[in-house]
Amino acid sequence: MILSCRFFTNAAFLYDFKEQKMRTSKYLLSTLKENPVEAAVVSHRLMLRAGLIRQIASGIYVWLPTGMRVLQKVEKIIREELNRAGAIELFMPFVQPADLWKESGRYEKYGPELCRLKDRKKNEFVLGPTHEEVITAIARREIKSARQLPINLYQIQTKFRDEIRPRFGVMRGREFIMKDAYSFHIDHASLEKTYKDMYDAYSRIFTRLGLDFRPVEADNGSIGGSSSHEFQVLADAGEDTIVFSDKSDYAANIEMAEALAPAYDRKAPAEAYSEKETKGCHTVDEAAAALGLDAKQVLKSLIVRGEKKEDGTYDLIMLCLCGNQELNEVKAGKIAGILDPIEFATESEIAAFTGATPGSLGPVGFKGRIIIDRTADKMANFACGANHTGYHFINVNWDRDVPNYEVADLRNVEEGDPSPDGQGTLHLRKGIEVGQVFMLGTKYSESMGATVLGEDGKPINMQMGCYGIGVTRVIAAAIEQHHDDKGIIWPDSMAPFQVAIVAIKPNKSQAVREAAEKLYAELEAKGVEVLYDDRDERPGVMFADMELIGIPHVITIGDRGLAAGSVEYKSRKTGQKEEVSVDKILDFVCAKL
Ligand code: 9G3
Repeated sequence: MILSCRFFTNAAFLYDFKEQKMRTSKYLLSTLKENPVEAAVVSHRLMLRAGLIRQIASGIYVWLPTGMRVLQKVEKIIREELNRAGAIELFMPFVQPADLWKESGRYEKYGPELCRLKDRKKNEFVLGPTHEEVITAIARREIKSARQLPINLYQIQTKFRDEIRPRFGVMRGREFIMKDAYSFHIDHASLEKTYKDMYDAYSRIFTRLGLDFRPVEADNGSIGGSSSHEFQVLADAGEDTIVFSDKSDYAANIEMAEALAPAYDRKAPAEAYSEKETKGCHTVDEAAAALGLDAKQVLKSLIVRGEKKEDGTYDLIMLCLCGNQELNEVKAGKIAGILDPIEFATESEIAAFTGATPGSLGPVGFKGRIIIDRTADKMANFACGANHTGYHFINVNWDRDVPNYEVADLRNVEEGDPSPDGQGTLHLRKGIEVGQVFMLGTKYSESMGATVLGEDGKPINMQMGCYGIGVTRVIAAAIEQHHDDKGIIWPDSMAPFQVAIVAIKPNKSQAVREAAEKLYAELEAKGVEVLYDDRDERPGVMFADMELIGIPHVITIGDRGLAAGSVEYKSRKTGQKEEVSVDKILDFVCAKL
């Protein structure tokens, strides 16, 4: 069995404040001079160069001592705010019995991303990607009376999700640390209260961590329940696209953001449609070029699979968008009758059903269900595939040429679209999802029989909420937002050390050595987290390392300065440097903490 030692490390840290100081000659600094070629984003590059992490396998990392200190600071802030919100910490197993996942029905639902294994007796287990099943199995045993509700239980635990393409270092790893909380309630109103408490606690956590974040409405996926919000850190390296209004607090993941129907009316049909040869055109842009039209005047027609019917077969459904707009697969998957998550029909299925190749598809004469986007619905006299390979129709019009179709919100919103709340226009930004709060409803309490007795003595399935924070991902996100060309610039609340002392050639100058040791001892006596760089290295190398690691306050002690009775202070954030007299530096730097 894989025993996770997270718990013991944390417990040790919580009572180990005395070890605040460190001497580089007795530490594992592990900084790198060169940029690692495999790092594609700045946080991955800097986490490797600053000696925070080392990859041990694809998507699996060791947290080196400097990284561990940052992890523990993040966890400390999370614990403080979760405890303040009334959540209670527990600790669940990383390795989970597959039976619980069979009970919840998720064992078959998830593909290879759910890592399955067998023990020596051939019993089936999974490496925990999340813990709804485990916590519900505990709740159904330990919570029997409504008087025990509401209750909110959390852990900080290693997760494993076998991502097909782990990348960007710990930002999208396979093994990562998550704070995951689960709340149980007698009714929806109680769930809403805890949801709001956790939403507020998350805002406090990310504010204390010094992150520029936005809570956004999110797709609650296949999870039941009614709502979900993601906490997104704004960063160009983010994989999510979030949209927000410039005139209101509307904000949503692009998967969820509603694309309103254009205000203008559809133009009247001009002449009858006719066929044009567009040999070799496979995309909207190629067809538009061949026809001398703008992509906006060409319809984009895609074919997806319908839900499986009793006889195991499924229909093919055509989705139509304005040629220069993109299908939102999450919205499409939510339309009744369409397989969710959506699957595009294969070329052979398309050929069998329409006789044409994907580049020549269109709604005219299509014998299946046709669903068109709200903006496509306003198109007139447009071009579309003729369902005849190498040919398109021009001057096509809805109703006249395509009598049966449905209109739905199928597309991604775009920069400048009107905000769905009617206030202002939408702007798009990339975001890194660092937290998510969900209303689960009774999805797990029903499937796993977690009930309490109500006043009337009848069993009630508990309402549940769940709340996650990507602890390791938060650190990468912080670096994406706080760095310069020299390295990391930690928010003070996350810095691995508060103060660095750089002694210039201590082996050659007793004055330097004595002054450095004295300041080191005084800072440590005040409980300051100090890294004393006593390596016999060239000053340039020492400075570069301290800036790379991003220690907020750096004090340099050298012969020249001491001769004038002073040391040099430098702020990592502002770059501000100043000479401070030796007898004032202690108070000077403590005043900045
Ligand atoms: C799996 C695998 C990957 C998964 C899940 C299950 C994501 C899965 C959603 C959640 C919802 C919340 C509690 C903390 C906050 C997020 N990826 N999700 O359920 F089997 Cl392989 O994890 N869980």
